[in-house]
Amino acid sequence: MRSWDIFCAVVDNYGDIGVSWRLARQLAAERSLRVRLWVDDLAPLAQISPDVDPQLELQQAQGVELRWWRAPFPQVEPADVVVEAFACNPPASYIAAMAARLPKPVWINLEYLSAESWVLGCHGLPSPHPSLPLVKYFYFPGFTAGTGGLLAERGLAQARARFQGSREEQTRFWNEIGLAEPAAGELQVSLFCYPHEGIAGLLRAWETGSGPVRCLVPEGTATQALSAFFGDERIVAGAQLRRGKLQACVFPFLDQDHYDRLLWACDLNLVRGEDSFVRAQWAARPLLWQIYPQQEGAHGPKLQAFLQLYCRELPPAGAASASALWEAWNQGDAARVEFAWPGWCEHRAEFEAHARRWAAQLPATGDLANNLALFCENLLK
Ligand code: TRH
Repeated sequence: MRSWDIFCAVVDNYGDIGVSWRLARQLAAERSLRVRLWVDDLAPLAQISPDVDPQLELQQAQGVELRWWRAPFPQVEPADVVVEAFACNPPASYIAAMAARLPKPVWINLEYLSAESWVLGCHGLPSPHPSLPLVKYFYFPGFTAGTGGLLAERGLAQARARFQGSREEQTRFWNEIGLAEPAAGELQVSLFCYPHEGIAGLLRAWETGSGPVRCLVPEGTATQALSAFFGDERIVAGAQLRRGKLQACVFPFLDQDHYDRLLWACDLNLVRGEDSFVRAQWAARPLLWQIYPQQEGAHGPKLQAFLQLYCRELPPAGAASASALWEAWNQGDAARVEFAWPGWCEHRAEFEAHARRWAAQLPATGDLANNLALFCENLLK
């Protein structure tokens, strides 16, 4: 049985570990691999996967051997495949053991997701280690052929379609997260974003808009903006706040599987970063993405590259409306967000049909875990 070591350093937020954990679970479940996941901070993982104990050095969870990566790093035999998530630099002692191992492990640097065209020229390229007899391969997730594809476990599309077609499964979900089922004609919007000024613009647009909106907020998201808008300090799980046509419901942070169901149950999903962004695309519902902000606006070209790819099949007016809202949202411009919102409503049906088409074509690239496993198997031969 092939062995894999995945290293993940939690930069901030949940995405690095969200992606690494999803990858590790899928490799163990679908490729019958012995997967060890080394994480330097288990607390965020325990939040998105409550079966994980954040205090343990070593534990088994969902088929994965989970190790707390901290100094001094133990003397272990490197795996057949080593995945370094997001250039997190595995321990020097481990890399030295890799160099001494025969046969040499396959060493993968799993990169961040981007729709930018330069990715196609870099995906799968080898990079010799400057001083050790090792080669690192750069592996890029992506939306099109010529990339590693997107994370998606077997049966995801079927589970989503079954849920979206089953009133019973949806009723069970709302009960499980302690919320009433949606009222007739009420737009369900999930909100997961970084703190920014644009949130107030959407809240105002929803308050005074043409129809009722229920905004579903995982605890800890947009707390300051919600508190300022509703004039209420208690923006905690269980809070239900109303103003005009808007109701905001705050609930505990969900595990990844329940968060998927929230995305499947909503009419519009506001997502951020990388993993929720990908999961919202698999949900086959309209989305509004807030990209992870980077220094000197380096995230700008990434946002534009995805917008161009995503809006390519939309009619011009719909594409313009989506771009206006996405750009205002990512600039945190409350007035422009408020002004752009009616355009979303006007093109809602188009966006819903487009989200279904987009989700249906994603599997054409294959899924990241299996594409990566095949890439490594070929190198191990
Ligand atoms: O938390 P993020 O902002 O993580 C970010 C991004 O990954 C970014 O690319 C990276 O550079 C930065 O971290 C360091 O957003 P993301 O990627 O969506 O990860 C959130 C994870 O949390 C995702 O796996 C979904 C999960 N989640 C839950 O499990 N339950 C919840 O209630 C919510 C809101 C999210």
